[in-house]
Amino acid sequence: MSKNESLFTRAQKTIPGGVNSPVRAFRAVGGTPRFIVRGEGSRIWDADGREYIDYVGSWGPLVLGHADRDVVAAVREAAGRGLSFGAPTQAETEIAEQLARLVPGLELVRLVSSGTEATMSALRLARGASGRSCIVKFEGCYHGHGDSLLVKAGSGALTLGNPSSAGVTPETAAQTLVLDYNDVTGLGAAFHELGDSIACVIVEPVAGNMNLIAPRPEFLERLRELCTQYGAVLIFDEVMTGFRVALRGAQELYGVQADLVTLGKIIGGGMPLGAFGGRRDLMEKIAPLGPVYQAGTLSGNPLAVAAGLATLKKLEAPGFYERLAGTARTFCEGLASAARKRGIAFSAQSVGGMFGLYFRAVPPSSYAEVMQCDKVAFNRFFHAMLERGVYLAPSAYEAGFVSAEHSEADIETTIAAADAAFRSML
Ligand code: KE4
Repeated sequence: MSKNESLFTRAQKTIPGGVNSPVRAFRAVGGTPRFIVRGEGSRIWDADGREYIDYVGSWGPLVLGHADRDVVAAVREAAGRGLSFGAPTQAETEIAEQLARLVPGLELVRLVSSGTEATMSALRLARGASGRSCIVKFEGCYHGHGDSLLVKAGSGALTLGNPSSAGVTPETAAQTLVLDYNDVTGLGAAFHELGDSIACVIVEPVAGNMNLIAPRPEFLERLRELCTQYGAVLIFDEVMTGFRVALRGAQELYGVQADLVTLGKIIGGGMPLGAFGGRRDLMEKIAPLGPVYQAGTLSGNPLAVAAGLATLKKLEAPGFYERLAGTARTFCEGLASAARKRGIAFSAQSVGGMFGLYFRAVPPSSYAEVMQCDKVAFNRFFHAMLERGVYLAPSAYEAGFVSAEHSEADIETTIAAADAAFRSML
């Protein structure tokens, strides 16, 4: 038995499914999850000493790669002064100022400890501010595990073949309207029907939890128009796209400004940090200023903030996002070319530093088209790549990520591994 297998057997005795987040259990792709012991740059090592080029990057946070020297040093330095105080610190103000400077429309921002907390809080704020109950999300989009959002969620639930979670009451689910991503006609009809009862729309401006689905240009624009027309709060869930698709996120990339933005992943540099913020008139309704309650013992934790500040500082380096997007593009073009050579129905696309791989001739632009992708082929490809030292997301319904540390040599090695993997699938 390998060390990974013995660790997994042991973990399952005390942790549900042996993991602390479902997608890590490899249930979608089969086999034994790799227990990671170390990461450095673009690489991770598992308990059996196997080395991998990592394209998960802890599901997005590690845009600088693993164990970035400056981020680790910042955490070490902060830790020496105490791990948590439950009191305000100057560093929290500093990161709030950085986020407000870099994220369009972020007039006030509250720090929390995860993306789930950020979206949960943003929903409550939108409902509290509007006095309305109905929220709108999109099939295949995932916004964390808040009850109102686990209604046909994308990540995890979709992978687990469970379109909505047990334990979410019918009454709660009934207040969530689930529309089709990129369906502008459906959007108009829903607002025409229910517009005055819609508290908010929450959307992944680039969907990354049903694999990567890019927004049609008119989709986000129409969403903005309708929310303005009907007085609904537009929430861009940029937990994944924030500082991933561009320095100023999807709002900059697509030229659409939301009313509230949720953040996570990269802003903590790998440490537990989330945030929600936006229009001052909305955020001033958050306690202790206003009637919408929200709180957290470790919100704005000094070590997470230190990691976040050290990360954000490096993202403004000249050409950072051009290089990141170039790496992802070269990766996608190389894999697509290798598949074409073997006559395999495969496509790939990237937006900034995130990418989607599809066993389908053309990248999908809707949830229904994602469902047409060959999941069995993906699972075979996943394991063929894992055997060749390339660690992809263990699910056909997840986006992948590159980092500033993925070198040209890494990409060449990956493309060669993909060529061999495709060949092994014939
Ligand atoms: P967290 O609570 O996991 O920090 O964030 C939830 C969340 C919110 N919004 C978006 C757009 C997200 O992608 C996420 C979390 N993403 C998944 C990956 N698909 C996290 C991985 C996991 O669940 O283990």
